[in-house]
Amino acid sequence: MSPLEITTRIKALAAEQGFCRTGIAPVEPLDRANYYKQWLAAGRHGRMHYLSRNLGIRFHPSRILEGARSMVVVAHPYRRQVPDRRDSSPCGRVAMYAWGKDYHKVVRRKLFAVCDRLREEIPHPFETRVCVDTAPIVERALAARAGIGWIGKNTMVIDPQVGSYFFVGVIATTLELVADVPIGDQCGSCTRCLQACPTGALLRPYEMDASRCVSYLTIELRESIPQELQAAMGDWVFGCDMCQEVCPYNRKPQLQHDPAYAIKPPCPFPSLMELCTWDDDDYAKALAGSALKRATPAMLRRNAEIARRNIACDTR
Ligand code: B12
Ligand code: SF4
Ligand code: SF4
Repeated sequence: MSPLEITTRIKALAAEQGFCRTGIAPVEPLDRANYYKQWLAAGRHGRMHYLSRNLGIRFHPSRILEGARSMVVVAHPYRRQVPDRRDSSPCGRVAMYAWGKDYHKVVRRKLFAVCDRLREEIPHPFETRVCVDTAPIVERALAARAGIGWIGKNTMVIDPQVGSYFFVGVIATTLELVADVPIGDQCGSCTRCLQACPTGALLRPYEMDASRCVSYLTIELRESIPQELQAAMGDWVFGCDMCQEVCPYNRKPQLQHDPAYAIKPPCPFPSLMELCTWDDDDYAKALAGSALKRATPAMLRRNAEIARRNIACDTR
């Protein structure tokens, strides 16, 4: 099979697994390594120290897998209809990406299935490495290079047809494939995301101070949340979607979503009373298999307490 035939086949196999877009990036070093280093030096990563590790690999896709010649980048859509709030008791809000099963497992499983099918069809030996979040690569930069979408002013990769509610997954491979062409920025003069960000985490177009992002505060930060940011968190208890909700590219009709992302209660609007009073065993039972388990019970209780105070202030 020629590189073009293999590329076409990989894209077809990925589509069968439910990926809405597949692009190929070459293994050349990615741009903006200096930007990333300055971002770290300014402390924008907060306590996410893992982002400053393996800098020699992050912008060099070829170092992810010995002999790598191509990077297959996929987009897995998760957008769904926002259901009505279940009752009038005070509820928190969970970001859409966490309503169903943990995407790391879902996307990895699908990428392994693509690799297995390829091995059945391609007679000569080749290597693959599947990466979803865990490998030290800047997935958004890679997705942009693979033509999946452009990096918007809210720092999300945006596909002009699908919007930004999708996960990114990567297969590094020793196969030679035909690279795609990046697509241009289509944000234009819009600044809705910057205006909508409740904590001012979007400092300027394309630049985030992650240490102010509600997603970081609720999911990554294990210590107490800075007092001055608490009121701006509103009712978010796990992640935040404000800068995506307002994006005009996310207004297109709903996509078919994977059953794995079917809503698992207590998402998307968990009772704050329950979150505040559950003990660790209650959490373990209620959140089995849920993406919410990425935060500890103590973090969820902390987030729920803040949301409860914020809602009480709103209704006063
Ligand atoms: C750390 C992290 C976070 C941090 C920091 C986010 C951030 N913007 O950096 C926090 C916890 C805040 C976070 C939040 C979210 N995250 Co997150 N996160 C990551 C992770 C693990 C690393 C990102 C990273 O390296 N950040 C450092 C900054 C400097 O790099 P970057 O923004 O990714 O990319 C910059 C450079 O590449 C550079 N650049 C490179 N080339 C080019 C070209 C141009 C033209 C421009 C302008 C810039 C540019 O600019 C980019 C933008 O600043 C990635 C997975 C991965 N391994 O990459 C997921 C990832 C980025 N997150 C993801 C998701 C889904 C989310 C949330 C939506 C979850 C939620 N609802 O709460 C939010 C979105 C918030 C937002 N507006 O970004 C998805 C994004 C998918 C997409 N469509 O873009 C990823 C790719 C995970 C995945 N595998 O799907 N996340
Ligand atoms: S996820 Fe929320 S807090 Fe983070 S940048 Fe977007 S709007 Fe701001
Ligand atoms: S809201 Fe507007 S500026 Fe922000 S990412 Fe979407 S199109 Fe770009």
